[in-house]
Amino acid sequence: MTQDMRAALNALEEAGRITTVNGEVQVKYELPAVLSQMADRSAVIFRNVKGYSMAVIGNLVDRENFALACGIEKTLSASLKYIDDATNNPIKPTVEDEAPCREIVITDGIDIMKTLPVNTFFEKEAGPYISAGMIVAKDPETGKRNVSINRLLILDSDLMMIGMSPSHHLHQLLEKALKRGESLGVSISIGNHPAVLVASNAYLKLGDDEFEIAGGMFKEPLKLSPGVTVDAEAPAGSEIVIEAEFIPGELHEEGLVSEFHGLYVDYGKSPLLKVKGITHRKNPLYQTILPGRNHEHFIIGAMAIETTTFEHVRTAVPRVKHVYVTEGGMGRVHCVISLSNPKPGEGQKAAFAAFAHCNLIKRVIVVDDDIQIDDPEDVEWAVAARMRTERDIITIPGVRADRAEPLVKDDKITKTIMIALKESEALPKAEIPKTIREKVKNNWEHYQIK
Ligand SMILES: Cc1cc2nc3c(=O)[nH]c(=O)nc-3n(C[C@H](O)[C@H](O)[C@H](O)COP(=O)(O)O)c2cc1C
Ligand SMILES: [Mn+2]
Repeated sequence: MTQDMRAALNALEEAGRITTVNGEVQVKYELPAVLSQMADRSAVIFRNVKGYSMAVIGNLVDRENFALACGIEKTLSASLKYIDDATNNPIKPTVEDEAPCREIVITDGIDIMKTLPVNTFFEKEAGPYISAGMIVAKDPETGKRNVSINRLLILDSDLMMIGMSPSHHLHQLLEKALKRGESLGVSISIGNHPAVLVASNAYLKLGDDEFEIAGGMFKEPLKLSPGVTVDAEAPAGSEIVIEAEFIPGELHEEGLVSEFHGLYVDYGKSPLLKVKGITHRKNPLYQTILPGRNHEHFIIGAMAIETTTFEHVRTAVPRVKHVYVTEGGMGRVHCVISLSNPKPGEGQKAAFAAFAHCNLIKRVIVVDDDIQIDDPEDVEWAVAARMRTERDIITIPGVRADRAEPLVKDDKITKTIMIALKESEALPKAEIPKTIREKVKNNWEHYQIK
């Protein structure tokens, strides 16, 4: 298979982007602590997890790992184009009965913690969380599939709490099921290809299937396997699939939980899931994602958000070149947009389009296309050299905010636009002649630099 985590790991291995941890680690706090202190962003394989035979994979997704796994260039332009093309050319998944993810099927004597090396991450959280679980559910009215990543708190051998924002589709599907007096089955797959993980976070309309975007990236249908005990498919190449059903009307008080801003929040009560089966591949690999303020958590969301934001901005301002969601802004709330030769006022239009598309975005910096927007220093240079504070900072108070926004007050937040575009009478850039710069670049060996 080329659509699974193993194919991605092979590509990373070839590129020297895998770090192996052979020393024993505990699943509670220790494994996350090792992962959080890695020197680089190579994927990590923990081979010796105390009490478990399964190896654990961490740091699977960063921008470079994504490019290697998908066979594209390691540039923002390349990944933006790759995901954007997929969004514009979605491919429907196919369902096949023979699937690696069902090689082993457990329906009796289910015990999540005995089977899976689930991590406990942060000191004040209530317990172990599955953090890389990709949830598939079907709309009880239309039968249309929805995919998202949600945290799952393990409460008992076959009982979990699922955290989900009321604004997300999964929440809406559950409400529909409850209104009809039905339960809702879900598949939770763990250990997926980076393209599938990014697709799962795409900002689509209710009813649009995120797996079609994964198919668009693979240029072929994503292969799915039907559920054994529930009516919800999972990617056939997933390492592990948990099948579960919502327990209608039952909620659990979660306590403190980390959000992407790295702070604890208290979201109150959330729904419960009863596990009906666990299936997995032979010799499965368990995937974990460091939640909270950690790069993998940011990047999966950021790559998904910036692509659909790009499309929306392009509708408003066809001269948009790139959109980038920054890591300093937690992969969610700060966005940089570059425009090619914008007309006066188009910077504001671009920012409004970004705000309208993604409620989490609260600050947009608009720059010209000579700025490399994924380079924070270059963006800061544009702010320092081109933005007139008294004219170019625009604040929009009182906008209804996402509940995950760290500064939300009375459900509202102030949005900020910073226009860092050059003026027509701007001082010219001091540059070495372009012909000479390019000649030097193309003849780099000539200089015998050691
Ligand atoms: C690692 C990771 C963990 C996430 N955890 C949650 C979560 O616990 N609750 C939630 O509502 N969204 C979570 N998200 C965000 C959703 O998966 C994402 O917004 C998704 O696009 C929602 O899709 P939907 O509207 O189709 O349901 C997480 C994202 C990532 C990358
Ligand atoms: Mn959705």
